[in-house]
Amino acid sequence: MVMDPQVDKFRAAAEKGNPAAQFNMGLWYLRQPGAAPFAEPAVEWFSRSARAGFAPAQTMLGRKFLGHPGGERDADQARRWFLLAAEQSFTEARYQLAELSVATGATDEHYRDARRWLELAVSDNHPLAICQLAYLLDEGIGGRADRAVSIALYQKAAVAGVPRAWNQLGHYFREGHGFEPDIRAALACYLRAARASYPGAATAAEAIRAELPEGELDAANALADEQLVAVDIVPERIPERPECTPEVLSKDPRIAVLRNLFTVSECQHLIAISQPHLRPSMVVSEEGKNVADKMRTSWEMFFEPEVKDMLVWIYERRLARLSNTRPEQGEPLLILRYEPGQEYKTHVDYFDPKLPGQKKVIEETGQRFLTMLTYLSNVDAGGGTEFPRLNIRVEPEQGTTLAFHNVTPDGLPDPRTKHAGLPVDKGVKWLATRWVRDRDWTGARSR
Ligand code: PD2
Ligand code: ZN
Repeated sequence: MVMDPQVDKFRAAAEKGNPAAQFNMGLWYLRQPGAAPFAEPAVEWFSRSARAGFAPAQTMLGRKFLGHPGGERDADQARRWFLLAAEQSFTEARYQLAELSVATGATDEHYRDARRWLELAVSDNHPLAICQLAYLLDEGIGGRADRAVSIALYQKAAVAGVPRAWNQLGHYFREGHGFEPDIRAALACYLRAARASYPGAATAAEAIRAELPEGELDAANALADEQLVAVDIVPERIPERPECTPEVLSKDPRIAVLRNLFTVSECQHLIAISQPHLRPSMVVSEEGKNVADKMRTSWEMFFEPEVKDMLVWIYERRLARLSNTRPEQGEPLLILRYEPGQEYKTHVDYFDPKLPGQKKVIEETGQRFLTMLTYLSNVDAGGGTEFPRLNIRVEPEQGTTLAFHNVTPDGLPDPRTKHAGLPVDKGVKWLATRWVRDRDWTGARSR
């Protein structure tokens, strides 16, 4: 057995049945180098502690059932454990119940439930719960919108140290959204978000700094957290969200762009939560297998359910609603990152029934009949999406979705939809791809 003074202290108490010590034993196993997120001995200790009624262990066990590697996804079991912990007013369990509610369904009831759990977690100052509730209130999800209270919550989350909240306040001060425009305050907020490497914050700060008169920088640096979050909210200054206007680029095949479908903050949030999970991109081979290929040199990640937060579910449902499809038809959102020189060479998104491997994919999991690409960033140069046969090129624009049908109305592959992600020349391109199947997608992933 490994000798470790820290663990020896807990082991004896744990074996005698002390639930807190049992929980600490579980944590110790999780922290061992190379341990899986839910390594067996850790789960064993968490289970003992949870059965003895220890709320942190119950919450940990609930999380195991969210589908992390080492744990099967079982939402009912997860909810059961979270509820036990929530009965003891354990804040993290309340937050997890809110997330789970949105993950398991898209009815008003699910969203109201989420809002209720978030409100409870917010009363305990749970930083992420504050941010999620701010978002739901801004969007009017799960109840009526209250955009002034939403801003106040971002102020509260910023004080609690959430980089996303500082970034949001940066946007608000810059745009005069809910406040008088104040670029000094905007800079100070962006710098706080940038310190935590929040996506886009350093660039936003740099842009302001470049325009700021001499001496103003010192004034911005001198602003304290308390000053930045104590600014009165002016409800009359809260602008309407810009209209999302579909623009048809081609009727046959059907191709359209939807501008402003996502806000800058929504795009940044997707980048923030996907970034730690990126790996080299793959393509589907003629045999129907996922393989690395020089056709596609970007970085990517799929949103597995355990990585999604409620915002990702909401974004996916927005894309489904706009395309008149069921959310279940979509493959999980795929995030792509292209650096200079990286590209996705000309290809088609449909599976070709003439290729036996791909025919099997169609039979088993359905055809990719629709593609929805959302640009999560602007790109300094290059990185457009091109349909060479149709002479159409769309330049990346943050928050814009490009949607196109890959098959004809009677379901046959349409080779005119050949398209390419052109090489990025300067800057970085971030994209969210949603491939939509002609039937519910069952979880067998094909790229
Ligand atoms: O990055 C793009 O612009 C792009 C172009 C074509 C992405 C895809 N296809 C895709 O992900 O299918
Ligand atoms: Zn494509």
